[in-house]
Amino acid sequence: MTDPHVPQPDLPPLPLVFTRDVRAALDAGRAVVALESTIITHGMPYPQNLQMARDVEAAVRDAGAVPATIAVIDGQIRIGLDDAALDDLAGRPGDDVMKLSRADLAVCIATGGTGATTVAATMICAARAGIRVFATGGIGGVHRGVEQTMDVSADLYELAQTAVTVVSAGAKAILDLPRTLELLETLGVPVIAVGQDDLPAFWSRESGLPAPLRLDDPAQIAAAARMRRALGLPGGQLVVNPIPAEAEIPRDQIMPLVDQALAEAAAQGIAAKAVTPFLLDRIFALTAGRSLDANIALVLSNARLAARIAAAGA
Ligand code: PSU
Ligand code: MN
Repeated sequence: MTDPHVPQPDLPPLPLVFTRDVRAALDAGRAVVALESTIITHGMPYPQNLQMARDVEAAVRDAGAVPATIAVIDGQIRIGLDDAALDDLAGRPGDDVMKLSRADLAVCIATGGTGATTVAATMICAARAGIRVFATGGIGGVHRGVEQTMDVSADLYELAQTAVTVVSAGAKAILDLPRTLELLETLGVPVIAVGQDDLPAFWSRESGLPAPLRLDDPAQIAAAARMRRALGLPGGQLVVNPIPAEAEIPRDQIMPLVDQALAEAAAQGIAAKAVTPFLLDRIFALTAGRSLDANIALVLSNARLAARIAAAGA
């Protein structure tokens, strides 16, 4: 397979750098699953983040696909990270590595910078690399208090315009879930629950809101992605896969802690890109680490499902 990005004579070539196994898998038309790097640098503490990154790659391999963790390193878009690169990224404190979304990606690359890719930026890089399936933990969404802050994650708008199937465990209860669903509908993004009718809410299997769509078979999810392309519709699909039951933190337990973390964020004036990492870190402390165990379990589960969707030819 050739790179879908067509070089243009008056523009710089895209500095896409593939690991050998990812390049070989793409060339042979084998299943590849993209993985993000912001969850490593800004979503989890060291060293659990490094172990998680390795375990997720292994889960993708065990399920029969090739993992491609994506990040920008010294101005190169790395599609697949070797051990040294993963070690280096995981070991750096969040502040030292940019958190890259659609808005910052080109600046970081053009200036030779290093940054971890969010869901939005990972989708862009995956699409340019010819990868159509991506596994993550939770996506960004409409934040509570959006009336005051206008804080809506770029992840939602990316899903509307970049043709990648994103496998998540839903959106975190730190967000305004009804408004997140409304905006996804407006933007034309299919939100597809797997194995249940209820929208999963990241740490909890249920949100109390019905998911707009449900498909239980990975082959159906892959077929829907192909039909979107056949229809000429831009944009991707959001698959919402409930956290495994044994790892779940039920809603009545997590919600008071979420409310407390949100109150602390407001009191400390946390804003913009810092909001999501701050809340994750506080909830980690307030649950004595249980939120991290849940987060790792759901990412592993999403990686396995993503591998099956990729193998079915999304
Ligand atoms: N959800 C998680 N862990 C994370 C993130 C989301 O469970 O680390 C990251 C993802 O990279 C997502 C980003 O794209 O947070 C959203 O950030 P923001 O809300 O600033 O758009
Ligand atoms: Mn935001």
